Amino acid sequence: MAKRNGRRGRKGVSRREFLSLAGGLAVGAAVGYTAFKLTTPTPEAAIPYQDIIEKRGLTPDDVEGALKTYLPGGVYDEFILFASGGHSGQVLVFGVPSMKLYRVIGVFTPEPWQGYGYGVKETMEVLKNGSNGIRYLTWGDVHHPEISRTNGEFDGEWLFVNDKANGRVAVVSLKDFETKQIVKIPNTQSQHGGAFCTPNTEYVVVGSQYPTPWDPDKGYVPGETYVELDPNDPDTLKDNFRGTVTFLKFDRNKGRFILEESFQIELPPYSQDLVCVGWGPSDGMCFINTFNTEMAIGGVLEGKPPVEVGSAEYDFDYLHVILWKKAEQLVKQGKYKEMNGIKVITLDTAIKEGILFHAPEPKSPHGADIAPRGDYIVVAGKLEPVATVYGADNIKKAIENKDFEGKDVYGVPILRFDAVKVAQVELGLGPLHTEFDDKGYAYTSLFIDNKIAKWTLGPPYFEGDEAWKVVDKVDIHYNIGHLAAPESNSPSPKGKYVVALNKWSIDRFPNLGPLKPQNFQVIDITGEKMKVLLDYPIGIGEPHYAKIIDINKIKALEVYPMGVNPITFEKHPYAIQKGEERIERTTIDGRPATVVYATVIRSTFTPDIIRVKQGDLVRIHVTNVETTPDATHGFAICELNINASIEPGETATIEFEADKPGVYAFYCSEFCSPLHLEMAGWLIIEPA
Ligand code: K7E
Ligand code: CUA
Repeated sequence: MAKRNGRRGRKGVSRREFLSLAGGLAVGAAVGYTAFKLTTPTPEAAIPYQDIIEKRGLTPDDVEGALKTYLPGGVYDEFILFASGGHSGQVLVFGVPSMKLYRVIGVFTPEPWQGYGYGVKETMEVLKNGSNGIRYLTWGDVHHPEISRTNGEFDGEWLFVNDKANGRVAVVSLKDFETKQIVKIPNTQSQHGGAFCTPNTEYVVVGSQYPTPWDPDKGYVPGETYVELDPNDPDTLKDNFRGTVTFLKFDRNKGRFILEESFQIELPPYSQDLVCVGWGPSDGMCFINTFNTEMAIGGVLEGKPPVEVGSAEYDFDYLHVILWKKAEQLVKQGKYKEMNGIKVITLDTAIKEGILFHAPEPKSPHGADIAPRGDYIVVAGKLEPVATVYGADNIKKAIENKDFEGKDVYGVPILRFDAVKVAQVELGLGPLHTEFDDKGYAYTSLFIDNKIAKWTLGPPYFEGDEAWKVVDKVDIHYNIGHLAAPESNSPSPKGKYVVALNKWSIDRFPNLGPLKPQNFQVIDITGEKMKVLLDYPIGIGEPHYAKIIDINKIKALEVYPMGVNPITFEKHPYAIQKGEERIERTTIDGRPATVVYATVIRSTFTPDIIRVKQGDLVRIHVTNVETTPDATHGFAICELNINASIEPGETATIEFEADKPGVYAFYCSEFCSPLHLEMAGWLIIEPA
């Protein structure tokens, strides 16, 4: 177990007791339930373990799961898991193995506990600037979290997540676990294939999903681009739509994407799926699965087969192989077209300059994952019972030798399958995603079989007969999608656990209505047999994927530097110290306004009476002058849909229109002190 912090309760088990307990457990587990005995460790302790176990009807497996995942207060988890919140638009932060939920991070959806999007100007601007120009967006569909990297390794500084529904990406700082920026990706409608970082986070790579309506001169502009789509004429999809992959330049010091230094590559209008970016032998390459290379449009009412049928016609789809470092050079040479604020390498240029290739892959694949040494790319085709493994060196050689088996309809060269494929491993039904441990094993989720398959990678991980073999399978509860292993998809996976992200939880938990939670299961992978230790239902979103990082890499702040604006991490221009509080009547952009400079400290708002005039623009700059960790204060104004959460050291600006006269109480919404209820004041809006 990781480091210990804080005081243990007096009922805690001593190390000696714990060891004797675990010893009794191992014996019990080996000989089955009837002989299952836990020795009472010391006479003084006299804890009736056996009684508890029998009364609760626990099996040896249950007890093992409990002992391996239970985490007393003050003891820290070994790993932190960032799970996407799916269409909740948020990110969920758990400990592993305990599965304690530590944070919910508001990202694409306003989140009042954090004062995210409820009257706090700084956070509302993050949401507004990250909208798409035609709507103020208040939700996103988060699928794939990614952690910033140094030399390919997760460094614990920044978190990136995609929004599938609106083609966006967000930046979260792991200094305070709050969202700093949302970017709408130009020329892209939906976006599933990311986020994934290049080895030193030079770029965050994201790929479109469903084909985007496309004007060859103007790209795609939401609310503007109109093209023909006709199920009777398949060419309308082929000609009028495109996919994209975008390399978003990331400024690590500022924590911001820079669109002007980013670039994009136009892709065929297949449905692009997951992106991964290589290191080691695959450095400079990026891989993207596709499905529906048939370019089926659907048209059920028009008598056409639905997309799910039309897109299953071919036996193979294409894994895009993109030479991104070469693409970066093309941009430097000016071989791009500027469209909607981003440099676009057109499909024709990509083909002509040799930065885009296809490798055939079994139809309708889902995951594309890179083995720890960067040498193998594993693709699972959910309709085929195999994982297909490509060799990075094989791909490079095939590109060099122009070892092609043809071209797609756009002229993109197709690498010869047998030249780039190094293995196909038969795993079971519905393989989706693959993760890796530190010992050369791969773990693939089997959606239809409801299992995880553990298998060996080939040389140099395993040699000869031992290579490419399934060695174990474990039953998971139901319909596993992604799975996550600590620091998998990086050069140094940490092993120990795999977390299964199960889609359905039917029958597993009490019936609390038709909308069932998804279910996480923590699986111990340290032994020869994988073992399910713990179930954890997720009642606040649908996690699609998760990234797990060593907790020691997280270096979060305890309190903010005094007077900081957390969005920029710079000194807030309107931060004040105690004693400087004041109310100023002024004009902003030529209109009447009231500006308040306020402080909060247990248990006082200063000022506590704020008088403004109807019609004013009101800005209240609040500084939490506390330096004590956890001394957060809220600033909620009744009836006005306003709630701020102001952490120690933070300065935030509450902004609203004083459009209706009235007298409104404001109060601290965070229980902060014995006189928390008394921490209140009045907002008086005098009638005009
Ligand atoms: Cu649900 Cu990666 Cu979007 Cu797979 S994703 S299961
Ligand atoms: Cu401050 Cu409650």
